[in-house]
Amino acid sequence: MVPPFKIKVVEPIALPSAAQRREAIEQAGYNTFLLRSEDVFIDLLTDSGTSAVSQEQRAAMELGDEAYAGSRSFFNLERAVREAYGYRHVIPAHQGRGAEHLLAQILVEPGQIVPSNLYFTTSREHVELAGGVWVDVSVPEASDPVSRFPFKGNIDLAKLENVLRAADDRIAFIRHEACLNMAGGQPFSIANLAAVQARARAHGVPLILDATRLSENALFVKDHERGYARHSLAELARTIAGLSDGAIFSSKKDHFVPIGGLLALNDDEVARRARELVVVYEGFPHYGGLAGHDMEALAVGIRESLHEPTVRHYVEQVAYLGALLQDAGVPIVLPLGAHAVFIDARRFTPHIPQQQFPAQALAAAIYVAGGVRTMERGIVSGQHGDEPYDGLELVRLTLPRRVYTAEHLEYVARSVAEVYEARSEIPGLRMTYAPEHLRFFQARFKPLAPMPNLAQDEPAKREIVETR
Ligand code: P61
Repeated sequence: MVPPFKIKVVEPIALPSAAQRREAIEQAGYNTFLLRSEDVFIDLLTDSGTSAVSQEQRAAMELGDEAYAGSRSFFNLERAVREAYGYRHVIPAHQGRGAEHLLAQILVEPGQIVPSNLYFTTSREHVELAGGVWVDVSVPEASDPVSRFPFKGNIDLAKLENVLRAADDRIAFIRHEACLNMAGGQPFSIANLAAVQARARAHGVPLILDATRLSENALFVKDHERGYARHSLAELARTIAGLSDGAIFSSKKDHFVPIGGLLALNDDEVARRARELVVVYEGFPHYGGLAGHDMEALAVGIRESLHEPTVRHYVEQVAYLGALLQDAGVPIVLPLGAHAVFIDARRFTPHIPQQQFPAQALAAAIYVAGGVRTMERGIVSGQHGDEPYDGLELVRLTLPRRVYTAEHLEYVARSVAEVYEARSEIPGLRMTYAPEHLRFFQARFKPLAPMPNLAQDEPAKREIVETR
């Protein structure tokens, strides 16, 4: 699909030399989070805060009302959230985890359970810091990188029912994440959400969405769930949000802002407690850690996030990169999801045992080869304390929204294809430093054998796509 926008402001990028890249990854302890962005050519670390803002967002930022309390920009934001999703109460936060923190502090008592589809790192961390217990109730397909099931974001209703029955009054809330990040950006169906809502109601438990990637979930519903083909994304977003009692959003993704998050709620009493706590951790309830101009950009971004051509173009970019990698034989998670292509490191580097961090090693090798920054989503991110981990072992190639062109994606695919040809030479890693919380962000590693000489000094010349 031709992008439904054109480029007005550009940021130069350049490929550092092969020697610089080898030096940079060594300095970064083989952790792509610890690279300097100037050492990166194409940055596919995350879609978080990395989107291009629109001219309308920039124009709105000029109108930011920086009043500490009663800011006009807050009321604009509140109106945008209510129109888009229908929630009654809107509490801004500096980003998604700020909202998750408030939610966990309010809803989770020590020993209480949060059933969820898989997990997200920060979401689980905040529940556990509040003394809660995270229980995975995802469908089995979520953890199967070769299953083509279109709704891998669904909750397994039998598993959920078992947890609800056994725990009864010890459930803090049910969490349902749109375009389930850790499974590969995989959507839930509205039918599944409605069934989860029915069970939540029956047991008197709140149902809270992680609505960070709601727009793409709405598009997948439109395209793949029977009965929704004629619905607009705006209608679908209202329908999805309307099945829940509240939501957290990291607005750094779908809402096209570099910073911002939201806690949106229907219950007056929960919202009152959130407003009590927001002043402790984030700021006055009329800004929650954001500047007035941030809230203006966010209000516009919320409306843009339901513009179907924009969302469709994004999802098709992911599909395009996925198709290029598949053509090169690279094993990826299918079906392709919302925001990223996920390489299956278990099949890419089968010679590296999971205890030697195959996805971490592969992410480092991909950087060395072509200056492309990706993210580990395997045992480093997913292992919990000393518990055994045998979950997915993925490298995420995440697309910022409205940022890269098809040529960038073709370069990425050529670069990864070259790593695939040399895959048997990629060494495993040993962890030399692990922080106590969310270790993947700042952990350090050393290779168990020298990294092969994958590095190209020039962007690879071989064309994968001959004609377009
Ligand atoms: C990402 F490596 N995601 O995907 P905040 N819920 C969901 C998210 O995807 C999410 C947050 C809540 C990021 C950034 C990031 O382990 C990591 O605005 C579904 O980032 O606080 C964030 O929202 C939290 C990367 C976060 C990570 C945690 O790249």
